[in-house]
Parts: sequence; C-alpha cells; structure tokens
Amino acid sequence: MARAKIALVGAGQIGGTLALLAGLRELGDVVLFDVVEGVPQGKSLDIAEATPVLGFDAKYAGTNSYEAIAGADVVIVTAGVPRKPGMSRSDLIGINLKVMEQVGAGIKAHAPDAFVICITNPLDAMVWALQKASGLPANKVVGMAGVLDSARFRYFLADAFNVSVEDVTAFVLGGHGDDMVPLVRYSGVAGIPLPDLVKMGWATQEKVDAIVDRTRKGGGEIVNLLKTGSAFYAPAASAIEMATSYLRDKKRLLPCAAYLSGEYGQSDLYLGVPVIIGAGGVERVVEIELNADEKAMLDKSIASVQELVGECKKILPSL
Ligand code: TXD
Repeated sequence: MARAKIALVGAGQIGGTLALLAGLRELGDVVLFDVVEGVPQGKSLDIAEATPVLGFDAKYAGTNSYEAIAGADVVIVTAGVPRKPGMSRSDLIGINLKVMEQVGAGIKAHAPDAFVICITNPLDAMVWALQKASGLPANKVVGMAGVLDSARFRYFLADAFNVSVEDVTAFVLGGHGDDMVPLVRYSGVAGIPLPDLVKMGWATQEKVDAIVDRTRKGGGEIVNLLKTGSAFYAPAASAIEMATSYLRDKKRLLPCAAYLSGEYGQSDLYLGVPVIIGAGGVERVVEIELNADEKAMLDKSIASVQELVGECKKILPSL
C-alpha cells in the first residue's frame, strides 16, 4: 500500500517541526508548502538528509505551488503570522483571514478529499474560515488547540504532583483563548479526579487554580519569553497526535475545535469540544455534562469565538 501523503501548508516554525515529527512517526511522505521561495525546499531537503541517521523512509518535497499538494491525505495548515509580545490572538485576524481564503482555495482545487487540521490563529475563527473557503465537509476540517492546551495542563499537573505525564489526563474545552475552560472535574491522575486528589492532600485548591490560570495563559507565557514568535514544539506534537488518529483510524477521544451543528447549543460554529477522530475524520462530537460553573465559563468562551467569527464575516462577507 502506498504511503500516505501529508501536506504542510506553512513551512515556518510549526511547519518545519511538523515535517520532522511526521517522519519520526513514519506517517507518510511530506510536502512542505510556503509562499516564501526556498524555505520549504531548504527545510524538506535538510530533513530528508537526516532520514538515514534517524532511520525512517519518507519522501520530502518543498514547494511554492499548490499543485504539489495534490491528493494529500492530510493537510496541516500553519500559514499566516504568529503573535509577538503585546499582541492578542485576535490581532492576527486581519492578515490571517485572507491567508485562510487563499489556503482554502488551494485545498479545494488540489486536495478536496484530505483531512484538514488548522493551526493558524485565532484558531477557532480561522478553522471556521478555512472550512468555508475550502468547501470541504465540516467533519473533515478541524482545529488544533485543545490537545495543546490540555497538554500544557497535563504537564503542569504532572510537574506539581511529581508523577509521569503518561498518567495525567486533562480536558480543556472552549475557544483557544484566555477564557478557555480547563475542566478540573474531568482531569486527574490514573483515573483519580483532580477534586479527589485535592481532598487526598496532593495539592491545595489554590495550587490547582494557579495551574488552571497558567494553562489559560500558556501561549502568552511562551510568546513573552521568545519575543520573536510563539510556541511551536508542543503545537506541532499536538497536531501530529490528531493526524495519527485519522491516518491510523485510532478513534482517539481528543479535545479539538470541531464544527457544531446543535451540540452544546451551538450551530455553524467551531469550538473546542471532545471529539472522536478516526478514518472518517471527526466521527463523533461528544457532549459531556457540565455543571453551572463550567457552563458559565463555556458560554463566556463561546461569546469570544462568536465575536471573532463576526469580525471574519464583516471582513469577508463571501464566507
Ligand atoms: O494552538 C494553536 N492553534 C496555536 C497556533 C499554537 C501556536 C501557534 N499558533 C499559530 O500558528 C500562530 O499564531 C500562527 O498563526 C501559526 C503559525 O505559527 P508559526 O510559529 O509556524 O509561524 P511562522 O514561523 O511565521 O510560520 C508561518 C509560515 C511562514 O513561513 C510564512 O511564510 C507562511 O506561514 N505564510 C504563508 N504560507 C502560505 N500562504 C500564505 N498566504 C502565507 N502567508 C504566510
């Protein structure tokens, strides 16, 4: 059976990391696309030259033309500009929305059967715009944010509890913004819910609250440290987790920005919710029971996403 084809639209910090991680996990052949001449070609050649040392077989190609993504099984989109210190994710809409329109047209023309994972910020609005611009079925277009936000939450908890990251599970719902909703009740260690761990004295409620806050602001913390861009290792690893679940039909239950058609009381909106990802793309949106506080936090996050999508509709009424 021929190897899968993975197209990476955007060959920047995340795109280059995606290219390497896709190879290390032997997901398939990789095509790196960018509008900057030389960058996709140089990065793909450099990674290809590492394959004999790293010990995996994959074809790598760099391109500035959408024709080269033809027939891709998975397309991961990072095209656009990242935040700089002092910028909010919504400051990126003006530039990145136009980029999503171009990328959507390229996917529509050359890879209409692909499973598309959008990473570009502001994520919940950009994935909505990408689905509209590409015209692909909504269950084949998904946004990466929840896996990253949950990974941050899991890391901070594992560090605080001094346990393996492998045994820490966490759920983050809502938009990929500072009002995201880390679900303490549905997070824990080896099945022991966080509230029980607090009762067992593993951590104080204040410590857990501080971890929730640090998770919410995790993106900004790295932007302020790097100064020249935003996080890229953990975002890339998170998107690869989603692509793997699709390509290997793993039916992982992952928090992703998925298209809602009534779930959580929302329609025609992308929002971070638990979904099952398999060979059919987003195969199921999982509606979990939320208590009053959790619902209030989710409603606040939904309002932020709706505002961003409203801005997109004003800029590009054709979407
Ligand atoms: O969790 C999440 N979803 C976020 C997403 C986590 C971290 C970063 N987040 C966003 O991903 C970030 O705010 C940016 O919007 C994207 C990509 O971040 P990255 O760090 O990879 O940005 P780079 O290094 O600037 O790479 C972007 C590339 C760069 O090479 C540009 O030349 C290219 O995008 N680019 C384009 N490619 C194709 N088509 C167009 N029009 C285009 N414009 C720029």
